[in-house]
Amino acid sequence: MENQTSVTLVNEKLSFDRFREEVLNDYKIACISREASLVARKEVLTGKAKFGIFGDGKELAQVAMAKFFQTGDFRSGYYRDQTFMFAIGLATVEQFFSQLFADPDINNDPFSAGRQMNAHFATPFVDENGEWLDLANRKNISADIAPTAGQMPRALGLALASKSFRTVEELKQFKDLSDNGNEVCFVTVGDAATSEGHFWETINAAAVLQVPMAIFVWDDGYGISVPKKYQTAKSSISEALMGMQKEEGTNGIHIYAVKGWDYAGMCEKFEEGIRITRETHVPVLFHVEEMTQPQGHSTSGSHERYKPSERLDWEREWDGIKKMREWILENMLASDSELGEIEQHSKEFVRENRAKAWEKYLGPIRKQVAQAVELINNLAKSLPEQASQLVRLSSELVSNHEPLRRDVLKSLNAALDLAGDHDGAYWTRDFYNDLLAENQKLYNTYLYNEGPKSAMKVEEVKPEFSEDTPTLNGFEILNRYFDEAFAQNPKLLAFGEDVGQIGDVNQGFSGLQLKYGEGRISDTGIRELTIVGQGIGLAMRGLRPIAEIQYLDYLLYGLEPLSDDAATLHYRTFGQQSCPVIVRTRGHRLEGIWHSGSPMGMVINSLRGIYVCVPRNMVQAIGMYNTLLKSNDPVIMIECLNGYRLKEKLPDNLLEFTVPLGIPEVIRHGTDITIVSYGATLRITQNAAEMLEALDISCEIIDVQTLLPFDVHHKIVDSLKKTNRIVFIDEDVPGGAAAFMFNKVLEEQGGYRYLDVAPRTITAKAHRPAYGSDGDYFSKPNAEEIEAVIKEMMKE
Ligand SMILES: Cc1ncc(C[n+]2csc(CCOP(=O)(O)OP(=O)(O)O)c2C)c(N)n1
Ligand SMILES: [Mg+2]
Repeated sequence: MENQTSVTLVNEKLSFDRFREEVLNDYKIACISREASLVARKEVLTGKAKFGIFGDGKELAQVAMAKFFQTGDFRSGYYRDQTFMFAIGLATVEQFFSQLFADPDINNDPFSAGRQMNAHFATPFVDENGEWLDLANRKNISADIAPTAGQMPRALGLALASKSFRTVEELKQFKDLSDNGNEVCFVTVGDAATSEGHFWETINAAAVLQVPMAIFVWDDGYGISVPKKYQTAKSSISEALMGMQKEEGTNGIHIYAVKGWDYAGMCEKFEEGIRITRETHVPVLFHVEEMTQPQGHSTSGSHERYKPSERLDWEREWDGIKKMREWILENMLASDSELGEIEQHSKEFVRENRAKAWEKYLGPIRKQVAQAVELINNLAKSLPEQASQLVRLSSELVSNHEPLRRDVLKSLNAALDLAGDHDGAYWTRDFYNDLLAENQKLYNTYLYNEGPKSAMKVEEVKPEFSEDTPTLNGFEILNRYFDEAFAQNPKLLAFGEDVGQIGDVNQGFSGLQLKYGEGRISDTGIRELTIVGQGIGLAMRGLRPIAEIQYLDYLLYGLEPLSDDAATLHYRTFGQQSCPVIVRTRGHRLEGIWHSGSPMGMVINSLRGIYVCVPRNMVQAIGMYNTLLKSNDPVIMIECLNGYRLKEKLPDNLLEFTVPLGIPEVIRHGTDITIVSYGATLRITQNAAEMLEALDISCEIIDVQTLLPFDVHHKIVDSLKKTNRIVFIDEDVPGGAAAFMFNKVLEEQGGYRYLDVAPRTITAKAHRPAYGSDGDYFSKPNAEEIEAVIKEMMKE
């Protein structure tokens, strides 16, 4: 009996010691993080970094949140989360400063290799061959982006993946990607960013879908200078969301309101809420109120300009770290001097790590400077007439205390200009070119996958047709293809408006939900933005989503996450994250202001980093799907709306044949003029070519097939060499994708050298197409107009 009591006492003492240790460790991380914010701001003000945005005032909530972030979990957050990153051990203070200095060495800034502003974190999801890592055994940070609430749509997909892994039988085998769907997606968002439609659409979709998402609203009362009363109904996001509160027998979300200075209270509520969402997949939202911004929003301004003095006083009084200190003393967890030691140590620790990061950043540049100076000085010896100017260049470079890579190149370039063709400049030129190549690698790589998972490396396999190959409607061919593809690849998921029960508005998925289940082929609400986000998040977790946008016109609603998130993901993580989402949509050539769009200029200009496929028929589309499913890059596939009922032959090797990207196809051979087009317009162009044939004008028609990438082997210019005349036709607005093709062929491919007459574009009118057949005829390019333009060109 006595023994037992003493064992219990020892255990209690141990657990108290452990508790105390944990609290003091959290206090230490909070102090270090605060110090990092203070020092980093000074770095910007003294010019060592360009811009800074920090997590001061948000420390306590983040050390609390970090306690419940388990291996396998995901975070989709924003720029205030440095403390969380320090607390879970995925960022060091040194790395934080390396990113602040824009250090392009991935070993120093492991999140973005200097490509992102500070506090934009990420962890690797794929290896250098593009294979998915064992995310179930890692803590995962999806790469941050700066657009407010831009992290929300993607979070839906990251969370939904857990549900898919838990409920879809075929997915249970992927143990490296999920532990039975136990992973929670932690989402952080600012109070003002909850004003964005992104926030509301995501919360609603999460509440409907019931996915494990824990949303933390960091409420510091302001979005830069604009206070809550102008942002949020009732000035409280938790109040405003009350109708979404989950009740017995309903879907919905759990809502908690906590105070950002109340360390113990937050630990308790976070523990409960996260356990519930992990177990039940009911989303949870923590409204963390009464947070502060001790240094204001960012380095770009001062909050004294817009916060009333009472607010500033209140922020000082209710500073989280100050409150945690008081709480530790009240509960006798540490003495004043122990805390003083922690605070002092934090200051030194941050100072040391800042210095290390700066040295690592500057070291390689100093080496370049030294080498450049030596080369320029040597050049001066062999060029006596330019010697004084050259020596001045090198001494200017030496005296630059914070040189940039570009300063070295500028000096070398000026030296080379002075040297002209002189042989003595050989090594200087050589060094200059080496540096250009090195910087190109640092700054201009990884827009797309470049390794084995590049779509550009997929070999062409031709479709095969046998004697008894049936001829079917385009939509029927697609339907057979999706059926076979879903049977073969368990990671394939498809969703969108009307995709589930009726199998999409053109029946590509007809009957397939019944066969493969709602977990794989599903209807969504009308919410293009989060359909795209759902696709991005699922793809990042190693699945192969086909996210359907019902009509190309409505892509505008989903364009932001495609442009800001999907298109930049591979680039902004230096190739460490990929999202092979397939956005499937249909467009061109119908009649009326809506459902008829072909805004391809908008698409290609906003989506560099995504491939853009414009197949002329469904067999070509399938070949492209096959290519894409072997690779890791995101894509938008624009099927021809008026192609679903056109007859095509069904290939025998439906799952095997591939259409390589960036390879145009000559679909009509001719000798007088090259016509370049794509998609639905090709059929109009063919009609025109037949009319012209009767007039003895021979047209060569080229289908570019993909706009991004565009004619990688310069096939079009080969045609132009033969015909010496070229016209680019599409149904975009003037100056849209036709102008892009014009630029590619004439400038990049050097096509201007082979022209006998002025090159032309034929496009739709600048206004939206009017309704009805006549509306279409007079708004979009028609065969007679094409005939007239080409006749004119032949006369020139
Ligand atoms: C879409 C978009 N609009 C505007 C901005 C500029 N901006 C950056 S942060 C910010 C305020 C965000 O406030 P809040 O969401 O409360 O987060 P906090 O910075 O206060 O933590 C604004 C307007 C942006 N980054 N993205
Ligand atoms: Mg705010």
